[in-house]
Amino acid sequence: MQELLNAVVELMEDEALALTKEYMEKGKSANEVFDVYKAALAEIGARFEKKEYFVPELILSGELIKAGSEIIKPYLTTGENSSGKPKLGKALIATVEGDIHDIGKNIAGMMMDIAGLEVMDLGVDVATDKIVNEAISWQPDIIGLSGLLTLAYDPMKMVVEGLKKEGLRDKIKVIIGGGQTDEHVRKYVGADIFATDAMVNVTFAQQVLGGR
Ligand code: B12
Repeated sequence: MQELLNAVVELMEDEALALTKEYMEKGKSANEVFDVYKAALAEIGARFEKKEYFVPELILSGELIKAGSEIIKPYLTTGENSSGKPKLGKALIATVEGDIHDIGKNIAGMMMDIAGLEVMDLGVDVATDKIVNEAISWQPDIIGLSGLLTLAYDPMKMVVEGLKKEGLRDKIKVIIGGGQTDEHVRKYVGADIFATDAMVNVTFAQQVLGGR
């Protein structure tokens, strides 16, 4: 696994993807392989902060984790969600207006998919109105809003206000996610929970929707 960690951190895409494929085919745990990607991203983030990596490296890392996830995902799905059971519920996810970070959102969406939720991903830099309008027409049980910039908190708050205005707030759980979110931000936004880890979302969804 150390070899994979190094390949991802050093952004050697071909090598990293070949190793991922090899590990999955040899039956390594998909969760463990995915944890290596998360650890590598933490290191990439640290290098960015130390000014050893710059924006191009970050963009490459985003592409690399997307490609890696595509290899890992079928293995996670086969193990845990192949029973043809009805979906647990519906989750709408988006990175809010002004913010284009999507690595965390994509991981969160993938985890929800695996956990049995039907996921609609609206993408990045999504306008408040679009999120609220989709909530009206698609009627999700959960809305997951991702944002890594401090600037993302106001758009998140506006989505919650928009849901209130449409009389939907009581029907939909709102989760905010992103490495910088905390209880203080959750209160400010008016969300139900915050998640700095994609699994929080899954546990929460299972708690609120599992009993139906
Ligand atoms: C990669 C990265 C980028 C990439 C993004 C590529 C992509 N496709 O996403 C690029 C290069 C594009 C980028 C751009 C910018 N970035 Co940037 N970026 C990062 C970096 C290094 C890592 C983020 C990341 O992907 N982490 C890995 C993922 C897995 O972690 P995560 O997002 O936290 O997600 C996990 C949880 O939070 C949670 N989660 C996340 N979302 C959700 C959603 C739901 C529903 C749930 C349940 C859970 C959940 O689950 C995930 C998995 O466990 C961070 C620094 C850092 N260490 O976080 C800076 C950082 C976020 N960026 C920052 C900045 C300033 C920028 C730019 C403004 C830089 C610039 N001057 O242009 C632009 C912003 C452009 C914009 N309008 O959005 C700052 C933000 C500061 C702030 N407080 O506002 C940071 C903190 C770096 C820093 N210390 O300065 N960035």
